[in-house]
Amino acid sequence: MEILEKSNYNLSLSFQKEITQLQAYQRKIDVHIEMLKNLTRRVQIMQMGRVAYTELEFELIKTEITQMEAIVQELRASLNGSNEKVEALYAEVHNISVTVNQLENYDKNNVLAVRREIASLQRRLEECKHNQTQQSPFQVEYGKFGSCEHGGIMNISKPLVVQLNWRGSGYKAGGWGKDSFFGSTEKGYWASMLENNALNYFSSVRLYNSYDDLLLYKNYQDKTASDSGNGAGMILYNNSLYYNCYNSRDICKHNMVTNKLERKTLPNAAYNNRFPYSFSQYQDIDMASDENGLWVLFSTEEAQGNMVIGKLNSSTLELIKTWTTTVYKPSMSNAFMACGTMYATRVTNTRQEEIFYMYDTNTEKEARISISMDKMTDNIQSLSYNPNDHKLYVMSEAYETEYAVFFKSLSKEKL
Ligand SMILES: [Ca+2]
Repeated sequence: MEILEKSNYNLSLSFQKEITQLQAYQRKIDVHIEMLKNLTRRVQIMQMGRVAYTELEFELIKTEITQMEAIVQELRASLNGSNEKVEALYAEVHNISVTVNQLENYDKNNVLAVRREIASLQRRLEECKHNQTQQSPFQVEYGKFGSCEHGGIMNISKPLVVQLNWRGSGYKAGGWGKDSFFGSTEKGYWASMLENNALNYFSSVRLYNSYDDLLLYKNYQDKTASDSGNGAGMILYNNSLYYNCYNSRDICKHNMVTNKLERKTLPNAAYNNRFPYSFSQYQDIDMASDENGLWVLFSTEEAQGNMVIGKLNSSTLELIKTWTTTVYKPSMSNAFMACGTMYATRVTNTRQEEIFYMYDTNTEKEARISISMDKMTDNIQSLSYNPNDHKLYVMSEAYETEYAVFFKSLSKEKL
């Protein structure tokens, strides 16, 4: 009896052990079925060619398949081929392994070869970029903004579309940016849109407290001047909006703090759409600022429509000095000042502008140049430089867009 009991006990122990082991196998199988499902999904995506995959991903999948094959073999051996789930698993792993091998063979001649080519091109591009950086454009350290110890503009970055103006895509023309008085620590942004009609006038400017507020269209103040303005040549300079007063050759100065408006006639300036830019109606008088102060870009009958650069006294609005260029203002799409040099753009095509001309008021020399600027829309309606961050602020058919300006180093210029 005792022997029987003991034998029974041992049998029960052994049975228990078998059960536990079977349960463990079951868990293992369930886990591996899940792994297989995941693997199948990935291989299917590869087959459909929906995502980019690399040699490394192939290798990883192949390694996983090999591991699974080994585990499934092991399971099969332990269960003597008596478990349906394991058999199904074994068949699927085998299928997936065949598929991946086929994919790889197909791929060796096609996709991966193209990918290697692309990788090599990318490497070469990176090398080019690296070399270009080593040729050192004017390296601007923080706090070095304001220095004009450079050889003029070298190139312009790709455009960054910051946002659609708050009034929407129906309002295409206007100006925007940051206070462009050199040394301004103002963190806010401004934007002013022309009314959506043929008159091209505006009467207010929206001020945002910060970049985030601009992006979220919140925390703003609208400032309305007693006199409205013409064209999108306005800029915010030392807390005042400077612009061409409506239907006149006057320059208006609207103080954002006191709301006071001052105006002064710009002698002989053409106005009322006489010499606007090529695609910016009524922008006869375009305000600009740079490291050297406040400027006005305009034309006169005497200059026969050619661009005239005027240096302005920002307090009294008096014209200090003018320089007459040899380029017809309506042939330009816009213009801006940087370090006392005027740069003018023209349309190359619907996706590119070219800075094609410069006039240096320091040396009174002009030059034809060619610096291309990509754009997102057919035309641009305003373009201003800010000396505090070396950026160009552009209104590109309702979209507020910015570009970084890179200057040539002086040493490179001398070489
Ligand atoms: Ca401009």
